[in-house]
Amino acid sequence: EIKACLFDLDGVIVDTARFHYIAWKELANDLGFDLSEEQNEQLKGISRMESLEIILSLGGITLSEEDKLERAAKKNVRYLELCQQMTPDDTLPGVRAFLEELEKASIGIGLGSASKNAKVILERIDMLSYFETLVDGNRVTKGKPDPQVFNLGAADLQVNPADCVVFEDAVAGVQSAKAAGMFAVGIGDRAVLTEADIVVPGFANFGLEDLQQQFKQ
Ligand code: B16
Ligand code: MG
Repeated sequence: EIKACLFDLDGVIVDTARFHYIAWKELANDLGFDLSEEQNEQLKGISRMESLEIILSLGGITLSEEDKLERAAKKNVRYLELCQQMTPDDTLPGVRAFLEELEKASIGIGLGSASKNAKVILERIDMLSYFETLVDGNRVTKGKPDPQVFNLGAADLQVNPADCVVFEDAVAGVQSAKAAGMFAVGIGDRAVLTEADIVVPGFANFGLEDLQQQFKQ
């Protein structure tokens, strides 16, 4: 029985990946190389500092710890500046209606994101009030694909992992959900999210009834 739904943020609730990409690309350009959109795909669901490590290895560059922290901080300032453009209309199609269905059915709602900016972003798009708990990059010590982020969410909502559904757009996030023993709904492409229990393109044509029908443990 579904007792709680745990949502990833970037790529599930709102499309912030394009802003992460612009800010990471500028960081790479400052260091003298370029970052392709395809390379940016590898960074989905991955923490800020781990993303930086991946980008530096793509560029074949080594930096001091101090320089890394400085550049990551600068990237975040730029990212937040870009996020200022967002309004509640940027919430991905169907998400709000889906969360309202969950509320009516008394199903718990939690966030499971790698982002340290999760709260600011949810406030910006006026979605914070739906969430009973936020597990974000400020709380987790082991990033996705480790199950910690979703385990903490289930514990906060006092539900068993087997009664939880996770919505994720990243391969690492789906792996994290499966490692936590939860039902994983991939948001995106079946060919990419191979480990998800089901994959849907988004919430536009997907409601609670559809989920209940497909839910198995
Ligand atoms: P921040 P999610 C992840 O969020 C993003 O997908 C990933 O690209 C980003 O690097 C990470 O958050 C950390 O974000 O720099 O804001 O702390 O998909 O897990 O909601
Ligand atoms: Mg994501």
